[in-house]
Amino acid sequence: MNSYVKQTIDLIYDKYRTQPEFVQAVEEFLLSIEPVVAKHPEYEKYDLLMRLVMPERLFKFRVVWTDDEGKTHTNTGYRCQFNGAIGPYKGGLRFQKNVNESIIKFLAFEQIFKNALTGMPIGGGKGGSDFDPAGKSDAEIMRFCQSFMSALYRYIGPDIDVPAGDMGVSAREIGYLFGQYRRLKGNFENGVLTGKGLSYGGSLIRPEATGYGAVYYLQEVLKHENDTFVGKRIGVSGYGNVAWGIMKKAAELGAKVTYMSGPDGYIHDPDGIITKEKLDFILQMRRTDPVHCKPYADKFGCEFVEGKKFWGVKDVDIYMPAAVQNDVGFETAKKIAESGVKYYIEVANMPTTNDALTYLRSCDHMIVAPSKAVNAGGVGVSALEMSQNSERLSWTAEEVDKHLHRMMKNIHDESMKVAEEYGLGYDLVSGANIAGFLKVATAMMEQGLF
Ligand code: 2IT
Repeated sequence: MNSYVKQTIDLIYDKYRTQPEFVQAVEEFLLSIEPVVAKHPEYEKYDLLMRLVMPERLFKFRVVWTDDEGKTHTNTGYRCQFNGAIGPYKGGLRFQKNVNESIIKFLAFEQIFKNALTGMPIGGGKGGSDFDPAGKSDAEIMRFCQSFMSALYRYIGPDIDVPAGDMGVSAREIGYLFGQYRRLKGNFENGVLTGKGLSYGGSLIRPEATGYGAVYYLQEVLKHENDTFVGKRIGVSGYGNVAWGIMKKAAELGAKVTYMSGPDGYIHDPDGIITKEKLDFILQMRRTDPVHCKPYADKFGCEFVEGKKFWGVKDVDIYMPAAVQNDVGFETAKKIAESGVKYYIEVANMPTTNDALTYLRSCDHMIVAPSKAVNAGGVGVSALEMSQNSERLSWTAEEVDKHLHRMMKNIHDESMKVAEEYGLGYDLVSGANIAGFLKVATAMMEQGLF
């Protein structure tokens, strides 16, 4: 291994012992870009890798809010402005009980290269809170968002840092966050947030963009393999916003999602989640109860397996983990490989542990695509929302979709091309890491030391 890469990994292990998710993301990335570092001795002279793995800054703040009974609660808020070399920091906010500094940093780190891959001028950031949205009333959500934004507003802006949604943050939360930002700043800078409602500058297709983009990317993978969507059965973990977009777009293109899962277990629908009635039902089910997918089985008379995941089933052609980080560990990866499935397309951020990912990539019969490329359509359309806001106009759904489609094809093709240049063959994981890295590294080298 290149000594500078090894030395940086050792340093990370030592310095960030208490941040396992962050160390995991960094190690996976550095091992991928090793052939590039080996070719560029100047990186070591200018300590590029250490500068790359240390955030430019990270805010950690208190968020105090009052529940409907009048009781006060205190949560921790975060915003990590990781790398701004190619544009304003950009990335979502995650509201989830388990959020901590390690999770925010891993997400922000992945975001840097994902954002670079979109070809749009956006740097990498991420934020959130350990606030648990489950069971909160609308008024409680509003008060929490207002308090969160009161702490954050002075550090963000359309040319500084542009947050968006992630788990636990969708258009409703973005609305409350924007309202508070506008109230505090006394101006209408709607480019400060993306994923907004259409009534105040949101973009058409943004809610669907991550799922649609994942399917467009997959389409390029299938093309490369002289394969098509026709009749393909897809297993998607999760049934949130992203999984829903996958179901809808896959159905449009002739494939079908036959497995989905939630925190309560998994659903097997051999006919596929393809009709409008089924897709609409999922939307409604999620709104009324975001932690159970069983009602789908009750409604449409299909199999529900409680408390289990479907990994390892043989009657799918494509696996798409689209739920949480580290969903697929080593034992699960073995089951997936043994099922004989060819395509493993990551969708959620870092859904695979490093040992599992290494194992899947080593299986000759499999093609593995990395989340930071596959899910980049979400933030890609966020960047298009920023463009529309700065132009003070809005594009049609067709225009946004056309840009998204082209973006996803470019990400696939560029990853493929750069991997080939480095003699790695059709290696979409290394290709995405290297392509993203080269854009950011070039900008950092050109901007001098800081
Ligand atoms: O993980 C992600 O890329 C997102 N949550 C979307 C971020 C964004 O700025 O749209």
